[in-house]
Amino acid sequence: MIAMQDYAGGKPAWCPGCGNFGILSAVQKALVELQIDPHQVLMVSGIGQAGKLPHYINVNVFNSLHGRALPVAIGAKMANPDLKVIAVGGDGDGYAEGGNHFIHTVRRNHDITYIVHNNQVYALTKGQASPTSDFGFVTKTTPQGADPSFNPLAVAIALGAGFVARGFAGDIEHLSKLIVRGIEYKGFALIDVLQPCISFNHLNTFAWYKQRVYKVEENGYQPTGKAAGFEKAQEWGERIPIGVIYLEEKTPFESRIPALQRGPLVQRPLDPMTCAGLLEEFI
Ligand SMILES: Cc1ncc(C[n+]2csc(CCOP(=O)(O)OP(=O)(O)O)c2C)c(N)n1
Repeated sequence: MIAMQDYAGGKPAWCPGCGNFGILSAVQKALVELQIDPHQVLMVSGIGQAGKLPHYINVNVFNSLHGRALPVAIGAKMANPDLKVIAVGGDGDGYAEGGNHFIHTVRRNHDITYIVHNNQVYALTKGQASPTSDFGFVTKTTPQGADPSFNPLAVAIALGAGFVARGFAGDIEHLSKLIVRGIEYKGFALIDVLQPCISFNHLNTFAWYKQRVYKVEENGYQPTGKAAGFEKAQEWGERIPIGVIYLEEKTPFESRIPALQRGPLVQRPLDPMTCAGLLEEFI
């Protein structure tokens, strides 16, 4: 029986009151609910405050370069599909530095759960604008106000993602359920999480979100239509939807590649002579 303490990790160095704490609890709760053994989980992150989450949970961890969580996660999942591979990071890490990887991971539908701590700011480097900062948001790098923002949900739907969801760090129960569904989903699951940054974003605060967020499932919304999902993804302002925004069953990358059908790469014998032969062919 897996319990919360099995997933307890090191003491977080985040600011007291940071939205990242809620996301950490939601991830731990989801893994306990799924009764997954910690050794079966790999969490991959890049650089940033969000990227530190795997340091604070008892799982296998790969801390990569800024924006490079997804390619590492892809490699690990292809080598060992038995692992539950969860990538985490900030909105800067995932949508700016890692934007190109985001596009192609969605497009190919790798079987990875991707949790983005969307605080709409670069927190680790102390408050520059990120791609998801609200239009007009004033920061040190955008004294005249930030550019129009990147919409991760709409972009993911447009790229053909099969599981597109948004959670809120202030509603741990709801977020952990979304994470459970994302991990169970066969293919790429994006969970963009509204994460208040109490130090560098004084606009999108816990109170600001609490006034605006509503659960799509409570309004009878069905996440199965692409046009409806796309429309829901555009809703931002007085009302902000959370929940599963778009859902479709799709064949994951790992099931489409013949080389991966002969069993996990990690269990196959590696013959160094094969590599030597290959090298000779190319020299
Ligand atoms: C290639 C590269 N560019 C820039 C940096 C500097 N840098 C480190 S963290 C960071 C911003 C992180 O912001 P975000 O991903 O939104 O995460 P947060 O800290 O807000 O959780 C930047 C720009 C870096 N380490 N590597």
